[in-house]
Amino acid sequence: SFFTSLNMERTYIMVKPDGVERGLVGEIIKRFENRGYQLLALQLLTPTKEHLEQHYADLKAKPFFPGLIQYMLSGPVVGMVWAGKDAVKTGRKMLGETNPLASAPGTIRGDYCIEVGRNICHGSDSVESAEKEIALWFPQGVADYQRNKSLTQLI
Ligand code: RTP
Repeated sequence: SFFTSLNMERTYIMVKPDGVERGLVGEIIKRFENRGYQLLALQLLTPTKEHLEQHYADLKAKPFFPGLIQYMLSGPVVGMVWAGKDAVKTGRKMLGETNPLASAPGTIRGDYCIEVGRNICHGSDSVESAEKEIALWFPQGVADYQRNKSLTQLI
């Protein structure tokens, strides 16, 4: 595809309800901007239960699934698409480990939280799931950055 031919990747990063409530949206955006990733799409929305169940479909059998859905329904989230080299893996590194206590200081979770059930952010775990999640959360599609000069200059 066009993206992979340029060694470009897209990832879906979401600030969860606790991150929004705590005013950490700007901090999270700042880190991705500072690192050199490009923001392609951004939305504040209160997701439906059905939408979240689709997003977390792989976790349906987990004992924490109902609590996870309840947590994610507790307020609005901020969903974003970020693009750039190795965006999926590097994005996950920037977020830290799923369990904040295992996250290194300097990562988002390592700097801002201590509870796995309140870990403030989500990041796609593979290129494949990133594309699925982008299609799920942005069904209207995201900007065609093939035409975006500033990005092609970065490459
Ligand atoms: P995310 O999808 O939110 O980025 O998280 P992840 O890949 O790092 O972790 P995953 O295993 O997919 O779990 C998704 C979210 O479920 C919550 N969780 N709670 N109580 C628990 O033991 C537990 N385990 C996971 C977390 O909010 C986690 O981010």
